Amino acid sequence: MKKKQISGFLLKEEKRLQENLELVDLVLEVLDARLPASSRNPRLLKMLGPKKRIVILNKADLAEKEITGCWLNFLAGEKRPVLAFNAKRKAEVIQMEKLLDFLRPRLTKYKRSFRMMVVGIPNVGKSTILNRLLQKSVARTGNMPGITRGAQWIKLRAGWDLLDTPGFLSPFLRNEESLLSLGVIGSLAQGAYDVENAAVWLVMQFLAREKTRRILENFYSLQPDLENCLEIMVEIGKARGCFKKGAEVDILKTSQLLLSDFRKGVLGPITLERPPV
Ligand SMILES: Nc1nc2c(ncn2[C@@H]2O[C@H](COP(=O)(O)OP(=O)(O)OP(=O)(O)O)[C@@H](O)[C@H]2O)c(=O)[nH]1
Ligand SMILES: [Mg+2]
Repeated sequence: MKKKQISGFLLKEEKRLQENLELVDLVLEVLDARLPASSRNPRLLKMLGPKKRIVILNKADLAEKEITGCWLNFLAGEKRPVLAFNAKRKAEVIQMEKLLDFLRPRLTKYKRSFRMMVVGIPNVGKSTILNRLLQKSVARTGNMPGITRGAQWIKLRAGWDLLDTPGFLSPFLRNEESLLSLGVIGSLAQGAYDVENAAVWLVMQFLAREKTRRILENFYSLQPDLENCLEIMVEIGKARGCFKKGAEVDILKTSQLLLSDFRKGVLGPITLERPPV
């Protein structure tokens, strides 16, 4: 998509969001617990303004508990309720329901339902949260961005309505690193980022900490203490049998495999961002 086309599309989306915002009592802002800062859309945040809002660090099962704790403390400074959530687990929904019930407006002049809206960038789990609250799969979900195409009202229970919205991203505000990190968590469409660069960026994040370095080495049976990212990619490719015709390692395939392993969480819980100190 050309820059002009994206801008026009985003403006339309923003306008729609603004209209919906006026209809709701509460916004559920969903972030990815592995990347809470970069998975936040600052433009969206600005639009939400003083609206009543809760912040959900979703996919908490894929993030490191201790760092999620640091994020919860940090975000609590915004004076909005914030909770870590795993939309794939049934048990956790009770806590969220209690919070929603607590935030429900009690003194409405006219009788109407409690209206909520779930917002966030693509693939953070907005529709999965809705399905979890509903206790059945009504909204389509999937491990790629752009699954939800249009906003959709769902009746959660008598007197509670929730609007599921499509992922909302403002690409022009991002620097290269944020862009790659969003590619890593699967929030960008294919072609919007360079897969090989995203994989190399991810390897660099693994190398930056002793704990994650060891995870990478053990998971892909690498020699210890390799430093060069490309060399590491080649070794991962060899370990996983990602070859082109002949014996040359296919770096693109290896990159896709590494990203897929990370997104599925098979390397264990790993957080890519810490809150500022
Ligand atoms: N491990 C884990 N996976 C999750 C969680 N929540 C959602 N997912 C998965 O993440 C993927 C994206 O979920 P969706 O609910 O479709 O995300 P979305 O934000 O609605 O995405 P768009 O509609 O594309 O904007 C799916 O494969 C879900 O199964 C979670 O808490 N933990
Ligand atoms: Mg969705």
